[in-house]
Parts: sequence; C-alpha cells; structure tokens
Amino acid sequence: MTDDALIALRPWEAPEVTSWGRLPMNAVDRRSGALPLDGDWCFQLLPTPDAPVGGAWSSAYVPGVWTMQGTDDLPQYLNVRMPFPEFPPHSPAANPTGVYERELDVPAEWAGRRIVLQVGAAESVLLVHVDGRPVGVSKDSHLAAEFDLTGLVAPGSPGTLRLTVVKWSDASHIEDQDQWWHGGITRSVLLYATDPLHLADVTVRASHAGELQVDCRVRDAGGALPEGWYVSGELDGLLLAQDAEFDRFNREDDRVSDFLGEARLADTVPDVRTWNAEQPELYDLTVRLHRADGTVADTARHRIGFRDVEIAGRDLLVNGERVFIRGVNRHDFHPLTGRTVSYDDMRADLITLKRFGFNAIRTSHYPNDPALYDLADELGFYVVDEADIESHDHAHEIADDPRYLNAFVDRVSRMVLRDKNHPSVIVWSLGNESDYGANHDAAAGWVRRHDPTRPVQYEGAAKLDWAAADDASDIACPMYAPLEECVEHALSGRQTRPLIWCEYSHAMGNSNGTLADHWAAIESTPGLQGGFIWELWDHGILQRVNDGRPVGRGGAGLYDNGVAAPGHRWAYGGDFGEVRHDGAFIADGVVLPDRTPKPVMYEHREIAAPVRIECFRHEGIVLGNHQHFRGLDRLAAEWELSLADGRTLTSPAELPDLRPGETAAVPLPFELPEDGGEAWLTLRVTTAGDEPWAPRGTVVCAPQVRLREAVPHVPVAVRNRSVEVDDDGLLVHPLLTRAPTLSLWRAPTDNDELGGMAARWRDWGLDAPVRKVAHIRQTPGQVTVHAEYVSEAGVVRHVQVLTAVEGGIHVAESAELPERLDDVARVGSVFETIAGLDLMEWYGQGPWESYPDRAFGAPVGHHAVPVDELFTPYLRPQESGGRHGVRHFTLSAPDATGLTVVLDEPRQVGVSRYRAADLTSVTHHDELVPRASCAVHIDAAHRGLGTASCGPDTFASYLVAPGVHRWSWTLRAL
Ligand code: IPT
Repeated sequence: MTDDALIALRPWEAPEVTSWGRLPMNAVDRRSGALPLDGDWCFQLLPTPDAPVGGAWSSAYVPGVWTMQGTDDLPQYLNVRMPFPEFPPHSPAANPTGVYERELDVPAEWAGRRIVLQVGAAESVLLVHVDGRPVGVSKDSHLAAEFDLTGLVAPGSPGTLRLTVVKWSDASHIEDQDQWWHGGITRSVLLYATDPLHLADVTVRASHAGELQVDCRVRDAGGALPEGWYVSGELDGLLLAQDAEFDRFNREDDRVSDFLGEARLADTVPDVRTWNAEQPELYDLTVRLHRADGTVADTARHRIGFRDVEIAGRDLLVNGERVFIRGVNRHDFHPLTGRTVSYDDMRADLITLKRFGFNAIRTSHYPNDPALYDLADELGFYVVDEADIESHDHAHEIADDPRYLNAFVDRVSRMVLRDKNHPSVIVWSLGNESDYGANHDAAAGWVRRHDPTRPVQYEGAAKLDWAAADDASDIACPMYAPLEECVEHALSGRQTRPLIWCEYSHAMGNSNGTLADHWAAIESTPGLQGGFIWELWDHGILQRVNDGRPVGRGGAGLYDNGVAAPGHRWAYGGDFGEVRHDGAFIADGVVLPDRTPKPVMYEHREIAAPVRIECFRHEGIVLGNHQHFRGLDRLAAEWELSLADGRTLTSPAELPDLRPGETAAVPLPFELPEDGGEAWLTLRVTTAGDEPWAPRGTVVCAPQVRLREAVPHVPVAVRNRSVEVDDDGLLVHPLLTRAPTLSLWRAPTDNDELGGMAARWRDWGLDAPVRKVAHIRQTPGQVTVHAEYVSEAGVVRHVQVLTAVEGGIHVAESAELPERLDDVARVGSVFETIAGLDLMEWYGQGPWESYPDRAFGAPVGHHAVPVDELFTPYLRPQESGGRHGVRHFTLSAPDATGLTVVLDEPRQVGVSRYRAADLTSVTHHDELVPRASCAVHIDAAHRGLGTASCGPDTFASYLVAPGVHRWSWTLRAL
C-alpha cells in the first residue's frame, strides 16, 4: 500500500467500514507504564481529506479539538439537524481534516516487545500512518482505537507518527448528538509495550454473595501458545484458585492438549464487602500471566466490586434492593477545551454530583473516558453506559440500514468489552434518539449473549409501548414523559418492566419546576424508580467578546462563580457565527459552565435527603433513614430552631441507630418558647468524617418541620399622618425611586419562551400594559387608587389602598384578571428603591433561589445575602433570583439605613439589580448593566417554572388563575 492508500479508500464515506487494522477492544487497562504522547503536536488543517499535506505546520495540543485552538474552523452548535445537507452515508466535500504529526521515540528496552498505539478518541474518522506507511483506520469518536506498531517502529530509533482526523463522515450521521460539533483528538494518546504473549482480555464476574469468576484470554502476537504458561490471580493480596472444572474441560477437548489461551480463576470471598453507590467497597484484583518458569510476562490490575444487578418484575434491583435512581445525564464538556476533560475535571464533576445527592449517571450519549468509570466505581455511582449512536436527523433511515449494521454492533460491543468489569456500570444503553430498527436488535442480541449480568436499555425501543415484550429494552426509559402518564402506567396493572426516565426535568435556564412533585410520586408509586435529569452542564464555551474566538486552554481564572470575566462571555449556539444553530438550547444543565451549581442542585440535595423528618408527634420527632444500604453512622447533625422574631437556637443532635428504611422517634430538642411567633425546626445533617467526596462537616441535607404557625400581622393605622401620592396616584416615598405598580410579567425564562407562553404574554401586551388611573380617593391617613391596566387581552382592574400605619405604610392591593388572562407569569407589585441598599435579609425560604414549583426543602429561616448575589447568572438573561415563602425582608445599606417589608403571608419575592425589561433586552449576561437601585417584586401569585423548553410544563396547580388576587404588605423605613 502506498502512503495515501488509506485516503484513496475514502473510509469516511463507507459506513460498512468501522475500522481497519484496529486491535480488538478489551478490558485490560494499559495506562500505567505507558509512554504518554500528549502535548504539542505538529498540526495542519486541510480543507478536505484528500488535499495535499503542505510544508507549513503549526502546532496543536493533544488531547484537544482544533475548533478551540485558533483555527478558522470554529465550534458549531446544533441539536437535531445535521450541519450539512448530505444524506447518510455522505459527507460534504468541504471537510476539515486535521493532520497531527510527531516524532516517536520508542524506548530501546522495548526491543522484542509488542508495541501498541492507543488513541483515546478522535472525531470522527482516524487514519494512522507511521513513517508514511498506513497502519489503520478507526471510527467511533468516543472510544479508544489501538494499533499494533510492532515492526513499524524501531525501539531506539525515532519514527514519525501521523494521525489524520477527518471531521465529517458517514459516522457523523450516527454521532448527531445534541452538543457542539468539533474536530480533533479529544482523549489522550499513548504507546505501550507488552510481551508478545500477553493478557488480551480479562472478564470479571463478582456477585454480592462473594462469588468471583475471572476469565482470562491470552493471545500471542505470533499465533503460538507455548507449553507451561499459566495465569494466576490475587484479590487484595490473597491468591485465587484456578477453576479446575474449566481447566479439565479445556484439556479434555481433543483439539488442544495444553494451554488454550484461556484460563478461569474462581473463588468465593467469605464475608464479602459488597459494592453499592452508597458504600462503594472495592477490592484489588491482580491477574498475572506467567511463563513456564513462573516469571511474570504480563499483569492486569482491576479494582472490582461485588454486586448484582437484576430486574425482578418491574423493579431494578442492586444487590436485591430496589434502589432509587437519582441520576443526571453527563456529556463530556469543558468551557475551555470544548470536549476534553481531564481526570481532575471528571473527579470534580462527580464530587459535585455526590454532594448534591445524585447517585447515578447516564453517559449521554457515548462512552466516557475510562477514568470516569474508575471514579464512579470509587466514589459510588450507578452508571448507564451509553453507546455512541445517535442518528437523530436521519433516525428512520439509519436504524434499518444494513450499511450501518456493523457500526451499531461495533459501537455497542466495544463499549461492553471495555467497561464490563466496572461495578458502577449497571445498565448498557444502545444509544440515543435513533428510532428503532434491526440494527438495534442486532446490538442488543450481542450484548445479551456476551453479558447476561446486566440489563439493556434503549429509549427508542420501548417508546411506543412501555409494556411491550421482546424488544431491545429491558427497562422502559422514556424521555420527558409527563409524570401523570408514568403514574398511570405504573398503576394500570400493565407494567412489565421498571420505568426509569432516561431524561426528565430539562434544566435549561431557570427551570426544573415540579422536580419535588416528581420525587413524591416516584417514592410513593411502585414501578417508578427515578430517572436522569437532563443534564449536568450548561455547555457555554468561554469566548472573547472582541474577536469572537474561543479562549481555549489558557483561560483558567477568567471566570468566577458562574460569571465570565469582563470582555468574555459564555458562548452558545450562533455565537461563533454559525448560520445553522440551535441557540441557547445547549445551556440546559444543572451547573453553569464553570460547574457553579444552579439553585436546583440545592433543591435536589434536599429531595435526595438520606435522613428525613417523617413527622412531628407529641412524643417527639420521627426520623427516617432513606438510604438503601447504610446506617446513619457516617452522618452528624445539629438541631436548629428558627423563630419568626429573629431568634435562632441550636443544639447538637444525636442521630438514632437506624437501618435503611427504619424510623425512630427522638425527643424534641428544645422547649418551644411561649412567644416568638412562627417556629421551624431544622435538622442540619453533615458528614461526620472526611468522605472521598466531601470533607467532614459538609452539609448533606437539612430537613425541616414547622412547630408553630405564624401569628397574623396586624398593622396599626395612624390617622394623623398622611400618605402622599402624585397626580397619577403613585406613592411618593423617600426610599422609593419608582412607586409600586402592578406587574403581570416576568422576563421570560427559556421554558416560557420555548413553551410558547412568552409569545402569548407578548401578544397580550403584558410586558407593557398601559396604566390608567380611574379614581383616587383620599381620607385622613389613607389613599385608595383605582387603576386600569389595559392590554390586548383586556383590562385588569387594580386597587391599591395605601394606609399610614405605625412606622410606615400599609399597602393592600387587589387585581382582577379577566378570564382571558388564564395563564400569566405573575400578579404582584413592583417598585424600585433608592441606590445603595446592598444587603437583603429575610425570614422565609432560602438561602438559595426558589420558585413556587421549585421550593422544596429550602429551609425557612433567617437568611442574609448581598443583593448582587441573589441573582443567578443564567446564560441567556431571564427571570432570576426569586425567593419563595418570604414572610418579611429588609434591604439595607452598610450604614444600616434602608427599608423593611412585612408581608401578609409567605410570598414570592424578587429583588434584583435588573428590571424585567433589562433582562429581556439582551441575549447574554455580559451585556447586563446592573442598576444602583433594587427592583423589587412582591407577588400575590407567581407562575411555576415547569420544564416546557423540552418536556412538560408546570402543573395546573402552579398556574396563575384569572379572577381576583389580593395581597398586602407594610413598608417601613429602618
Ligand atoms: C433529548 C436528547 O436525547 C438530548 O440529547 C437533548 O437534546 C434533550 O432532548 C434536550 O436538551 S431528545 C428530545 C427530542 C426529546
């Protein structure tokens, strides 16, 4: 073959060709002892794969995508639509192709050894040459490709390795995931050496009863298997027994008289420490291949866990327990590299998830870096491992297309071959959004035969009928199916298999409404077992505003707390000049682009609370252990009593000794003071010692119970003080720069926009209704203002009764919404304060942001947050920073001047540096200019957030109904 023979074969246009010259996938980890090839490589970007390689080289960092490294080929964001019009299996003529070159210095001591190149991942087609000679081809952008370089590179004398990466190919059509399109080498490249006779694969089965079976496959690069070689195994230092039965069977086989290249070790571990996500016990397994003289030719190390997964009826069981799946979908993403994630990044992702109560990950939508599974084993996560198949735009054409059959089976089987020994992997997923066809059944058949120890799932297979039998999904794993449909199915008597959403609660912008309602139903409905929130990350790429370029690897420190440094922003679809793009739909995670948790994370932590207050009875507080496997021994706790009058009392708490599922009553830790008003008791639960994912003292949850109801606040009117209003009936007050008026509008959230609500609100003109004063009536100490807010949808009558009361002004309001306004964002008051009020203190739910349908578990108490920090910097500016259940609040300047507002009942309050109009007038956070004043909203009613950007809207109970709304509040100067 000539040096451009691989190019001449045009493998990027041949879906049947999944690889050429590539070694079989296996589960033997070769990372330690390998020669890393990461770093700066010589690089040039060609316009097409067959363009001649020129003499001008620049450099590119490996692993990394060139789309983030200064080339003119920039990231492009598209969800479903392909970035080019060609039908599968075709790709466009203009096809950026990266040529990476570097010297290979193979150590002299590797002479006589088998030398293997491993390319961690390249998208989308990889062509390998050494010294101009073709070595191999690989597809599948999210799994490693290995090539045997023995004989092609001479230990001790340098050679040239060229990796050519073609961006668009037949494979792009099955890698049409909802994420940025890039090109390049995204995972580490390395070189390793083995004995020619080596451990080719190791398959571990370790049950929760302690039974261990280790199957080893030995291969000789030369084909011959010499006599006397054998395999040994050690588990945590103890020698494992050979499986005599297996040996005898092989030896009696008349085809071979001695070592067949297969060996089985089998043993039973007494008193085994089982693996589960709560207590991820791991054992060190070492497998050695010995020469006839006993010396070691090869070693494979695994950290294994003893656990079982099975489906029993409609329950997915781990070690016999019906575990709840508190999952999230995780893409490989980083704001500086685009796609490449370091070990530290992966660890930080998982630690964040662990701290916020997640126990499961779906590797949406492709196999992750091997290190992620090591971390999941170690930190404790259940993993749904997903194959790199999504043909979204051409789903129907491809699912049954025999030209893609190889690719489907190849991608699924290679994932299974690589990841089969990880206890964390509990389910294999055949991919995402690719319709359902024979290619899926072929892949499912392969998995079921090869690994009968784990279920298989594929959303598309179970989509049309969750109860259908005999398809490629052992689990009904819908995406965004409405809760009521799922509950109905579970109660119907028709359910045949577990129901676990593969995607639900779309986290785009200010979202995840009704998450707690979902969990209330999941925990109380047999047959529902949880799901995976869509998704972990907001994929905002750090971009310089002046030249529109991605910042790239050097950008660490250019962001803080979810906000990009001045002159930078988080780019979403369209920001790199893409003509076809899907906008901010890429910003739909529970963490901001720098991994700052969005408020929903705190809510999730409470939803997942391992310890709960079940109820408050006269004999005390009933606590429950909601874990599946552990006691409460690794947790510490403290009681906190929060009284409306401002007092907070604390006392250490003794957690009872409870097994999973048990409850016990503990005495009330405080004598409830006679006075003090509303009273809430919180159990602040923290880690008792250092955990791999959290230092000692990290908050785990803070369940709460109300011990005493509020005493209604009755302001006392004073007649000798007047209330001043202007000619329009607007309150004149020294602390306010804008008088309280009626607000029916919020800066639309992504859910409001994509769910179509915002369009209706705009059509109705709710963003700018015309206020007309109908009538002003003044009596001593009181002014009553009747106004009409006129919009396309009719007239909203608004009455404001302003009364002078002790220390301030009492504002009693009502608004009457016509029937047509059957779904508005809010009904409430809006006003603005003087400048300089920087601190908000309140008694109510907090401290994190909350909304009516995302207010679970934010404890009622006394909270204080600087006004600037109330706001969540959602990528596309929108309604943000609200607090639910506020009873009273204060806005103050450092010199203690300011105002306080006491509400008639717990209400939604929003305090922000931005007016709703400020938020709607820009597209990115960096364009916002904070005002010196505070824009304050007090809502009689505020619409829930829902998840309508992709999935169900909020429930009817969280909508703002037409008719009369009444609310009142008292404003006082400090
Ligand atoms: C679903 C996709 O699987 C996921 O990749 C992402 O696009 C998500 O939606 C929305 O952000 S598919 C959708 C058509 C339900």
